[in-house]
This record gives sequence, structure tokens and C-alpha cells, in this order.
Amino acid sequence: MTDSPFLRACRREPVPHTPVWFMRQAGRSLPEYRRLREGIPMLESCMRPDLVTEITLQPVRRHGVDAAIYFSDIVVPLKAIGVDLDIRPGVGPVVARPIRSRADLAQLRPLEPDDVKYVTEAVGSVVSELGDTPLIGFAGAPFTLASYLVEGGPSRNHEHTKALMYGDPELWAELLDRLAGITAAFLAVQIEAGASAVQLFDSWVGALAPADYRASVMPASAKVFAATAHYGVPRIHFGVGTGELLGLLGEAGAEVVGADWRVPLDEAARRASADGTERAVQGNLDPAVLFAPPEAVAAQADRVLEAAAGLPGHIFNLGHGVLPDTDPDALTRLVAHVHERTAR
Ligand code: 1CP
Repeated sequence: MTDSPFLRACRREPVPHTPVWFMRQAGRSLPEYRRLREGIPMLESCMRPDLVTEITLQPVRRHGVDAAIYFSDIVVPLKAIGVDLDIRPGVGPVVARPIRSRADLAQLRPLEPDDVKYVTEAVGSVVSELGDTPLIGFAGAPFTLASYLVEGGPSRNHEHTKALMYGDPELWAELLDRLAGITAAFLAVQIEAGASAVQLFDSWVGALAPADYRASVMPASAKVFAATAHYGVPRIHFGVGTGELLGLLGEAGAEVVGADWRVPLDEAARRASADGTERAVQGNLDPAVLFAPPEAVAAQADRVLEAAAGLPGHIFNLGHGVLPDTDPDALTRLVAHVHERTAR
């Protein structure tokens, strides 16, 4: 397992082929997933180890990807500590009482492993079924979690979040620090139960300028990385639209930096390693490319591979999650194509 192409690439070691996995590889694009989920709300399915195990394994069986990602959602640890929230179909996470004042912070207490016993159980069961395929655990980063908590749901402009960040820096820092503790504890649960790597999703942090990221967000994300460093498992740090932040995402403490399709991977690797620590890169095919004919998908995948050709440490992925209407066969073909093209 420690010799798997995915883990070797995370450590920037030579690989027999470029490893591939897809963000959101489990989920709506798979008919077998839709069948299994029928009539079961999202958060309930995250708390059922039998369902989590099966859903996590589905894309591994179907596509032959080099890693599994634990089926859950970034708001699961918040639900587990008692935050009143739900995941609405077609919308996403919705929070009953958005956090906008110091009194609202009382909703956030530390996460204890006992709050998420179903995660420990499900990770153990997934790992035993996976054999030599590594399992990636994940969590939402403090900024992205804060965005849902402060806005009360999905947001395009993050206006309440930014109003709090600029308007009450002390409360903002306290909010992010609490979220960092919760996130670190949630990743620790997954690593201790057997996850071989973890990804910190700061999906929406690309909304910030580098100076604001450094001053107002990086201390909390760095705390998550510092708290999980002793496990020795690779940590991947990813956000959408983060071209200008790639250096800081690396500096926060990750071994692997994920990039979206807006930055060529050779440039992403340069930026991610700008502080002098060499880091692997993950990415970065535009998920919308998968709606093009097979030859066009292959050509665009080759462009990604060419940009990554000289890099010791590339994990092939999309630049963001699989879109719900993606043809699953396009994903299967893409995995085979990358494996074939990069076989050494
Ligand atoms: O890759 C997999 O196998 C899927 C597991 C997974 C992951 C990694 C899910 C299941 N959610 C996530 C992480 C997640 N959740 C992120 C970070 C990744 C990313 O940027 O895409 C984010 C931002 C969320 C929040 C969220 N949860 C949204 C986005 C809302 C928005 O702001 O636009 C949505 C739609 C959800 C619900 C959700 N999470 C996962 C599934 C399968 C679903 C749909 C559930 C349903 O409605 O039935």
C-alpha cells in the first residue's frame, strides 16, 4: 500500500504510471449511487457505515482509480457537534442560525472522536475492503466552513463572511480558530481509523486576495496542518480559483497542492514550491471538458500531462469536482487513457 502509485506520487517518488482519482468521484454521476441513495437524505447516508462503504467503493470498482475518497461531506463534523444544519437536495448545506455575533459562536464546541463513531467504523470497513488502494480522508478548511456558517448556505459573493472578516477581526479569528480545531480533530479521526492521506478542501478561498488570505485565513489552516503533521500521511490542500494563492496553500503546511484548470501544472508546481519546499501537485482537467467527444477529452488530458511531464509528483485529477451530469464512461475512459499514456 505505501508503495501505491498515489502515495508514491504524493512523496514525489518515481511511479509506474501517473495516479488518477477524481474529486466527487462518488455521487450523482453514478447510477448505482443514485439507486443506493434513493429515499435516504444525504446526512443520514453519511452516518451509515454500510452505505458509506459501498458508495466509497463504487467509483474504485467502476473506473479503476488509484485512490478512494471517503464518502461524506464537509459539514458532517459541524452536524456532529450539534450545529443545526441540513443538506438540501439541489442546494447544498443550509444552516438554521447563521454565525454573525460572539453569542452565535457558542454553537461551536470541540469535536470529540465519540461524536463521529460512525466515521471510525466506516473508515475501518472501507480500508479493509480496499486492499492495496489508498483511502483519502477529507475535511473542509476553516474559511470554506466559515462561509457556510456565516452566510447560512451556499453563496456566490461571500458578503456576510467578508463583512465579518474585515469588520470584526477578533471574532473572525476566534471563529476560524475553533473551526481549525474541529477540522484537525475530524482529520485525525480518519487518519487514526486508517486513511492513508487527507485532503483539506478550501473550495471557496479563491475569493480572497493573497494578503487577506495570509493575514486572516492562513493561521487557522496552518494550525490544521501543524496538528496533523505527526501522522506522516500526505496532506493535499485544494481550492478553486486559487492561482494567486498556490504558494500560500503550500506554505500553510501541505505536501501536495491541488490546482484548478486556470493555471498550467508546471506553473502551479513552481508557485506551490516557491518557499523552497518542493511539493507535489494535483489536477487539473476542467470538469466541463468531460462533456466533449472522447477524442477531445483525450487531447485535453494530454495537455495536462504535457504540462506535468517534467514534474516528479503529479496526481491526475480534475480541477474541481465531477459535474453531476457527467457520463461515467467518460471518466472510466479518462483513467485508462492517463494510465496508458504515462505507463513507464
Ligand atoms: O468525491 C466524492 O466521493 C464525494 C464526497 C463529497 C465530498 C468530497 C461530498 C458529497 N461532498 C464533498 C465535499 C464538499 N461539500 C465540498 C468540497 C468539495 C468541492 O469543492 O466540491 C463542498 C464545498 C461541499 C458543500 C456541498 N455539499 C455542496 C456545494 C454547495 C455549494 O456551495 O455550491 C453540495 C451540493 C453538498 C451536498 C453533497 N455533498 C456530497 C454529495 C453527494 C452531495 C449532494 C447530496 C444530495 O443533495 O443528495
